Amino acid sequence: MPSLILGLDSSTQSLSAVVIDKDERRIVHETGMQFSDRFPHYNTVDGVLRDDDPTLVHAPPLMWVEALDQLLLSLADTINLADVVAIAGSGQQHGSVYLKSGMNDCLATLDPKQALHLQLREQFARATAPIWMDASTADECQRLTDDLGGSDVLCQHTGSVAVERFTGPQIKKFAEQEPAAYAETAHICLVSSFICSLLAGRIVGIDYADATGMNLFDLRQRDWHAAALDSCGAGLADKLQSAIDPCRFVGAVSPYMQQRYGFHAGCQVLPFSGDNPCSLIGLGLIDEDMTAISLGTSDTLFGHMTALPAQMSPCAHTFIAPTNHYMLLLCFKNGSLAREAVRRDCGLDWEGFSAAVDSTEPGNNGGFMLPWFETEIVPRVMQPGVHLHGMKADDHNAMCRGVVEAQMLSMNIHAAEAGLQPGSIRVTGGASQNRSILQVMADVFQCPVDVLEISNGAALGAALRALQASEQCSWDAAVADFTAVDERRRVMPRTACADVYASLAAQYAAAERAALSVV
Ligand code: XUL
Repeated sequence: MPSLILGLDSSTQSLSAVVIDKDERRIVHETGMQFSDRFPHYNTVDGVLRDDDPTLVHAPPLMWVEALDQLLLSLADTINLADVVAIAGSGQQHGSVYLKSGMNDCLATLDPKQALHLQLREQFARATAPIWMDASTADECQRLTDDLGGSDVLCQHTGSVAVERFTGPQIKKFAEQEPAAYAETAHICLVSSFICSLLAGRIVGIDYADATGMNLFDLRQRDWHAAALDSCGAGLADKLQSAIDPCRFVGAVSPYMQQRYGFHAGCQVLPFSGDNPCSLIGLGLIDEDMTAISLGTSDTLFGHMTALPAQMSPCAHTFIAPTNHYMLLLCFKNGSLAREAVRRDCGLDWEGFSAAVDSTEPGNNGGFMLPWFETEIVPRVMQPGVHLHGMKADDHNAMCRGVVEAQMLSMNIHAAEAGLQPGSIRVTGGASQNRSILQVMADVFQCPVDVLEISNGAALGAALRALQASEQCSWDAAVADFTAVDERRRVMPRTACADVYASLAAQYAAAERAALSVV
């Protein structure tokens, strides 16, 4: 019996695939390709196109199409794609693709002997797609906020205050600055729904989860927010078409997919979703109090919630989760960049950094810092600056503990503000290998911390979503065998630290408020 499931992830830098066997409950194949290495003719660096204006960051959607063709051809060499019963995928969030009215006809009449990108190249109303790294829409964010009656109204309806990288402000900018190209645009997709459309052979809607990263979707109504659509572009409801349930298949793979790559006619396609919503599943976060922290270039904290908080926090993004419940995401820009800066300034390697953290007492003798080595997203800090309180920059041991404590305190304070009180934390990303950092995390949050060794969390999460939809099983049954943690490696909180960090958190929050009122 065919039992394979394919999960794809079209991320900023690469396209990857995870193939799982649903009967054996294991990963059978993983592969990927870097856009810039494999497709240099699109002139991207790390998958993106930059401009002299540093706020402008786009990517060529045709490159994603060519990558899909190449990846599926190479997968067909390794596994029997006729054994794939379901496909789902993930895409970098917020990026948008603008298509002409001929796209659906073109998808329906593709020639399987020819590569996908060669047949679709005339269908783009905009050659490049603004992506999540683009920050050029401050003005549009302000005007969208004003049109909706203030940032609180926008946040309570759509789950986020207006954010430069979110799709609504990006569409608004395009509609206003390039009206002719906007008029020629019949369909607007996100990266996720665009790749899904290629597989389904027709333009499919945006799923509820990724729709909540646009500043356009009403979380409670589960429908587009009419006033936000009106503010961002004429006729937008038609261009976006209805948003769709992330748990329901859109249909079978297209005839082109069957003939060119060998998929079976019965292979079902699930709506693709954003990379963070898919990672939520790939990390096994399906219960109320489960939280994950990804310690990467920036640190991201996200958690699953079965109900919406009464008040949406302005510093968090509230998304619909692929489980059709909710998820909270907080993004801290000063992640490993800040840890790295302190390590370098202290002239230490990572072993030395850990030894310095371990040689100091929890609470750093009352000293702490506000770790804004760069501008910060949470809290919003536009003027970088490291503020030291009761500690000195030449005390290397205190600085090493200080930067880690500051990051954990800030995450804990802002997660709590957003209604998230972790009962346990799953941690991934480069710095999750550092036990000293994990001990501070456990002590500050006062909960156990588990390391999850998963390299393709978003693609795996997509595959697990398709597994759940095809078996109609519980989420627990879908993820359990793929996301188990090794309890022997669990880092436990030291209860003796609870009071120290409760008092330090109060001081930290007060210092942060004071600093934000002057910067
Ligand atoms: C989340 C965000 C990024 C992108 C790229 O809001 O902008 O995490 O999803 O991965």
